[in-house]
Amino acid sequence: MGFMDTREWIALLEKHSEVRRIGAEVHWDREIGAVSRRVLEHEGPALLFESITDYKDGPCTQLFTGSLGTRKRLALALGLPVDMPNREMVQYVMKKNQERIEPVIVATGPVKENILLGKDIDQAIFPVPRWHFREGGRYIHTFSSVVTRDPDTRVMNVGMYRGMIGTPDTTPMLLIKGGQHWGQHFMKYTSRGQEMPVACVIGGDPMMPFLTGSPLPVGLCEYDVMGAYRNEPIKLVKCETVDLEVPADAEIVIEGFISDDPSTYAMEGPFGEFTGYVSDLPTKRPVMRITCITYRNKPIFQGTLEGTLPTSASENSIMSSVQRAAIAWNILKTAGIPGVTDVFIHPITNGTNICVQIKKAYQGQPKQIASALWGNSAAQYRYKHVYVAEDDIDISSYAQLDWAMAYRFNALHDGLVIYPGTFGSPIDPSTPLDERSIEQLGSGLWNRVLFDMTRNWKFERQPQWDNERFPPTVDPHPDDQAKVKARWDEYGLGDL
Ligand SMILES: Cc1cc2nc3c(=O)[nH]c(=O)nc-3n(C[C@H](O)[C@H](O)[C@H](O)COP(=O)(O)O)c2cc1C
Ligand SMILES: [Mn+2]
Repeated sequence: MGFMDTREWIALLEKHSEVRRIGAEVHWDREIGAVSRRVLEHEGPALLFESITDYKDGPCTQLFTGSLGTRKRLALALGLPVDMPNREMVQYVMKKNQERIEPVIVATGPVKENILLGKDIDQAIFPVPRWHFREGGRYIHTFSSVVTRDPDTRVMNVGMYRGMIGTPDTTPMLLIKGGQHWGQHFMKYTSRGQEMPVACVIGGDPMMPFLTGSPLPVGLCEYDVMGAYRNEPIKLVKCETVDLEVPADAEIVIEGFISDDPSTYAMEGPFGEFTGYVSDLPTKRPVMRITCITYRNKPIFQGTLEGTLPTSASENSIMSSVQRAAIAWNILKTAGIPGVTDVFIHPITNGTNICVQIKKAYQGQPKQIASALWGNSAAQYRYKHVYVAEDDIDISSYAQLDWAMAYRFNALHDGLVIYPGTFGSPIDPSTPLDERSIEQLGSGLWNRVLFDMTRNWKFERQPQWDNERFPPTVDPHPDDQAKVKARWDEYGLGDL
C-alpha cells in the first residue's frame, strides 16, 4: 500500500462504512469532545464534523477525529486483514519498525495552496475544540506530528506532543527539556543560544500519528519508517520560514520557533490526560511563536479526545497499544528471552498493564521477563503491572486471564513480585503527590508488580495427574470433542 492523504483515507473508511459525517451543527466548545466520548463508548466510527459553530464559513469548516479508534480501522490503515489476530499484527509492526525508506524532497505540494505570514497568522481559523469542560483552553495539537531537527546530526525527529492556543500566533506546549526526542533537541538549541525551529503537521497519511505517537529509537527519523510501512519514500516539501521538511500532502502545517527564555513562557493546562484524569494545575511552558501557516484548500482539521475511562478507550490508546506491545516484545527479544508467543496491551490501560504469553521454558522465566521490561527506558510510563500467562491462555481475553489468575496464580508461591520505588510515571494518580515530584525525584516512583500466572514448576509431577505438575482439566477427551463436532448439526445445535 502506498501513501494516502487524509481525503483518500476518509474515502477508504467510507468504503468500509467506518466513518460518519455529522451534518448537524455541533459546538467546538465541549460538544465535539462529549460526542467523541460517547462514540468511543460505543466503539463507533471515525467522525467528520461538517457543521461546527462559528466555522460554517471561512477557510476551514471540517474536523476529523477517531480514525484509528478501533483495531479494525488500524488494520485498514496498515493495509492488513481487518480481523488479524493480535500476535500477527504486533509481529508485523515489530518488523516494519526496523525497516527504513528515506524521504524525497519535492518542489511543492497541496499543503502550499495557502500560505499565511505576518499579521495574517491566526490559529483560530481552524475549528479547534475545547475537548473537555475542565481543560484550560483550546488544544490545537492533540494529534499533530511535531517536526524538529537535531542541530548536530541534522536528522529530523517527528513526535506527537500537545499544544494549546495561547494568542493568535503563540502556542504553549508540553515541552520538557531533555525529555522526549524534541526535548533533547531543545537542550542543544538552548546551549547554542538559539531558538528551536518547529513544524506541526496536521493530517496526511494515518501512518504518521501511528509512528509519531510512540517511541521509536532516538536518532532515527520517523519519516524513514513511514516510508518502510508504505513501501515508497514519503514526499516532503521545505517549510517557508524554518529549516525543516514536512509531507507535501498534509492538510495543515504550522511553522515557528520555541525559545528557552522564561520570559516567553506561558500557561498551559489543565488537560485531560491519557490516564483518564485531568491534570491539576495550569503550568508555565515553553511557547511556540508561529511564523507561518500553510494549508490545503478546504483543509480538514484533525484532533483527538485524550483519556481512557473504564468504559472507553481512546484513539491514542488503541493505536498505541499495538506499538507498545511491539516495543515490549522487541525488548524481550533483545534480552534473549525464549518462548514468548504473544504480547498484548489492553488499550484501556495505555500500557500501564502488559500481558505476556509464553511457552514456559523454566521456572524463573516470568521474573526475567518482568525485569527486562522494568529495566528498559520504555518503561517510564509503561509496564507497571506485568501479567505472564502460558500459551493456552488467550491474553487478549480478560476472562481467560482472570481464570489463570484464579487457578494458577499463588501470591506466596512465586506468583507475586513487588519491585518498589522504581522510576515511573509522574502522572499516575495512584502515586502519592510527594512520590511523583519531578523537582525532587527527577521522575515519578512506581511500585511495580509481576503477576506470574504460569503453572509452578516447583510442584512435583504426580502419577494421578498423568505425570504433570497440575491436575488434568475438565476438557472432554479429543476423540469425544471430534465426534461431537462431527454430529453438531444432527443435534440441532448448528445455529449456536
Ligand atoms: C494523541 C497523543 C498525544 C500525546 N501527547 C503527548 C504530550 O503531550 N507530551 C508528550 O511528551 N508525549 C505525548 N504523547 C506521546 C509521544 O507522542 C510519544 O512518547 C512519542 O514517542 C514522542 O516522540 P519521540 O519518541 O520522537 O520523542 C502523545 C501521544 C499521542 C498518541
Ligand atoms: Mn523520535
